[in-house]
Amino acid sequence: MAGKPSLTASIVRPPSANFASGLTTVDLGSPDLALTLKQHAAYCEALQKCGLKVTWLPADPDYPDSTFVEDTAVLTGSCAVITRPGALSRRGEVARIREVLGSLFAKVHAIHEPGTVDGGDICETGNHFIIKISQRTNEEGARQLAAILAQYDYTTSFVDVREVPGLLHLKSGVAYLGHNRLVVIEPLAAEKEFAGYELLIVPRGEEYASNCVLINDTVLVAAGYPRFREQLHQLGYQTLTLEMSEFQKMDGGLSCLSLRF
Ligand code: CIR
Repeated sequence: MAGKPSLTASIVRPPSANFASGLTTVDLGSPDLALTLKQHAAYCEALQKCGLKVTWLPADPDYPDSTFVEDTAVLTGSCAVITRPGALSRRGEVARIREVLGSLFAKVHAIHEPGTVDGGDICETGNHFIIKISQRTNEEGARQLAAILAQYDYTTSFVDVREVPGLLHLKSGVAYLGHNRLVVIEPLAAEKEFAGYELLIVPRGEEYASNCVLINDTVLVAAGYPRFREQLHQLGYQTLTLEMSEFQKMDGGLSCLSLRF
């Protein structure tokens, strides 16, 4: 089933040896490094299977959360926007990303102080971008991003769902699957900004699976969520299932582990 226009490339950064000292809000135990690296390698293989060229940046122990590269940039068909991560401990992650994207994108913009934006709070739905105001993405950052995107005729809408518990980023509970179809966790289903989409509501107890990623004809889904995967199959999507246990312990999901363009 065809979705968005085809993606061809991705950027990843393997976890560093001190990955376990990154930020987390969940109490699922400490990640096992060997298993984390194995899961990351399988993830990169999956990107390649979906037709993406993978660029590996070196692991960076100065930033234990830097494997979650999605938060450092917002990529569009017309430009790249370097974010300014909301967590102080992650702010320096963007320097290396800026260098790399500078050679790949003709137009590179940036979010400036006092704005903050985490890429995980941005969900692209074709020519529209949903931006979540969160603990990480403030209103000023959201406004700056919207103004940059408007220069390229992209539209934006803001959602503030800070009252929904356990939702670090927008994409911790929302994913776009093409065809105007939005995956959402149940507490977000009544959100008015989502009213124009066909909603695919994730079964209760499988909320983590909402962080899935459409890459060309395939949806990457986290292992262990069979009812959600079945919903995708019923709709005609083919899926690739990946073990994510170690990243989940650090609040990370499938989308966070790469920048795709
Ligand atoms: C953090 O708290 O920033 C990381 N431990 C997890 C970031 C996950 N990124 C994402 O959802 N886009």
